Amino acid sequence: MRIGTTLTNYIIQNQRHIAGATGEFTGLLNDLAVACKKIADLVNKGALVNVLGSADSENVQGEQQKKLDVISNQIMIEALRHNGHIAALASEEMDSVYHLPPEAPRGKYLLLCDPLDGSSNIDVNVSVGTIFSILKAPEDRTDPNEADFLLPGAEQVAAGYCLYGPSTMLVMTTGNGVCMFTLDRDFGEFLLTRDQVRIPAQTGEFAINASYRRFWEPAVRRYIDECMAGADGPRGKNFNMRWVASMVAEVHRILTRGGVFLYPCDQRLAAAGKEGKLRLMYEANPMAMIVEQAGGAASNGRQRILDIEPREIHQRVPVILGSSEEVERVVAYHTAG
Ligand code: AHM
Ligand code: MG
Repeated sequence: MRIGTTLTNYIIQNQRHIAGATGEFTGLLNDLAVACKKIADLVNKGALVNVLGSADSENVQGEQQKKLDVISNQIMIEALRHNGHIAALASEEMDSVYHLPPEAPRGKYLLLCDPLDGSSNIDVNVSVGTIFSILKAPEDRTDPNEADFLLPGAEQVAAGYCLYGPSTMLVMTTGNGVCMFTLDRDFGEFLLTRDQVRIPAQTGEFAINASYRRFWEPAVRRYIDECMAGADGPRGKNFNMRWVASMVAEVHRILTRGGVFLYPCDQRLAAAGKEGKLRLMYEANPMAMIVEQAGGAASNGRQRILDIEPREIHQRVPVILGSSEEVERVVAYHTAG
């Protein structure tokens, strides 16, 4: 589609090719775009509007919430609950599924989101983002429950993120490639700036929090040690390393110039009874769909992320995603031993 097309026009024009489309999906994406613009505005104003710092509360996962975590979650709810485009919403920041008010019309989609991912970066003015995943709601229930959300990522209708960086960018897929929109603040619209994004199969760049090296499993240690050995090691080439600690920024870099991202399980997490740090439903699944749609791969080391059958809504998983040849190599190291 033509570069410069507005997000709304892009969605409407794509919707024409979907049999039975009623405009509800277009409405839902518009709701999400509005929420992202509001969050972008607050992230941008920061200390000027007193939104930095801690909220003095914890989420269900025992993590300290930032003020902007709480506010962003509220913005998502407000943008969606009365418009009739969703049947229920689940968020990383809420203990259980959010049910719509009784008087609100019900839509045919379920929304999952991480309202502000990478929020440890807010106070230091580094990129953060909103991640979303859209599933079909069951048709026979007014108020879907948690079990209705527990679908494998392969069932996602759409997935996307909004990156609050030097530019605000909305990146999404509806299962037909990945497109990128940039927010033009002068007239408040997301405009198409890249269509059919492709991740190169090969890369010389990896992203991992290397401070946890002593806790890694042998497969991860082997892979990273080989990258670190550079041209003198078994890979015979030098690698570059990045770690923003904002998954949205990390995935965006990989979509832009390739790379591999790893947040594996490790002894530290396992000792705390966790299978990983990142959440399957709010982070791993939507990012895996985007990465696969751009020609990359996403695995937990042993299984394709999108094939995982979720057991619970806040489930955590190891995540390895990005350039397909590197992800395949990491998976091979896991299955070899
Ligand atoms: P959050 O949802 O609480 O912000 O946590 C997710 C973030 C990811 O964006 C990032 O990849 C990771 O946590 C960084 O973790 P660490 O601080 O362990 O490096
Ligand atoms: Mg997160």
